[in-house]
Amino acid sequence: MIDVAVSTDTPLRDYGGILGVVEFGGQSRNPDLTAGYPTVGIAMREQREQPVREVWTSASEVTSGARDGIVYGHDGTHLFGTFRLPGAEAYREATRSVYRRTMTLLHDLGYPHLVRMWNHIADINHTNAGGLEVYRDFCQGRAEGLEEAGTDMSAGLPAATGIGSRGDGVVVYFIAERSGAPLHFENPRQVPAHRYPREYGPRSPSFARATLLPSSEKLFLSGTASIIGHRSTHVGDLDGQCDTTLENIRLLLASVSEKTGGKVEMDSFTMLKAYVRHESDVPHVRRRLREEVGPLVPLELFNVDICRSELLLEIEGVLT
Ligand code: 3HB
Repeated sequence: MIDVAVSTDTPLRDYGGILGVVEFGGQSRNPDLTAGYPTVGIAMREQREQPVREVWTSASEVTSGARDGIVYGHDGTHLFGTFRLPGAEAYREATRSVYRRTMTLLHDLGYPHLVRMWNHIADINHTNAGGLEVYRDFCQGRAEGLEEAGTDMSAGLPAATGIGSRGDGVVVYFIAERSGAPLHFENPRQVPAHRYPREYGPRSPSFARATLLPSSEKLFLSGTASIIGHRSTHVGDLDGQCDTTLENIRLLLASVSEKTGGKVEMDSFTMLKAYVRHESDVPHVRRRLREEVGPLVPLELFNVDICRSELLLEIEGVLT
């Protein structure tokens, strides 16, 4: 059984078997195994702020290793993996290659089913030397790497996040699974991202809106923003974007509940993260989220850029 906790103060020795640790602090750091499990650092906070740790744990024995630039921990059912691409003029080729290597590694280790991916991309909205936005260049490499690995681009894509960071380069971490049980979902009022029209870049973003992992009764909600159809809505209007984003989440949860015969609701988040473009908007977004999910849900907010320059916030989470 896989689990996740986000904390600023729980000592790592208090966790059981650790599959992997992501430290959101002042600096991006290459993944390593020095602690005995994969640890990676992503620059998501200012240096003076306390880092927050996302810890992925397992009730079973964990084995860790590294290959082809990918560091991983696995327990026989789930695998946590992570890699970092150094800062570069363009990411397409390196992204294609590392996504391809990731899929080969997952195949070889016997965890061929991606469940959830987080892609933290520095300078995500900048234009690169080739005149392409960094995010679009990344999306091109990702789509090519997944395609080369034989991924079914309409039914086999996992939930994901593609978001800015304050460091340099690209840091990715992911969860994969052995049995093939994950179920992927789309949002009824959004065009699936892998079918976005060409105006958003040479290759569409490769992700599903949510993935259900029945074995751990977890629903992984992708980064969700103020998009209806394929268009951004309420440009320049923070409350309008909060409303649309929250409504997108409600509709997605209703659709998942209907399809699975279960009931996933707004107060069943066990981890909720929000990305906010402007620091001055952080308190307001925090208030809006607290009103929505109540006082008990663990909530972290990060002041970073978002994949479309007109989007002011994005929300993701894990629900049980
Ligand atoms: C992505 O490119 O993986 C992605 C981007 C988002 C939200 C979710 C996923 O802005």
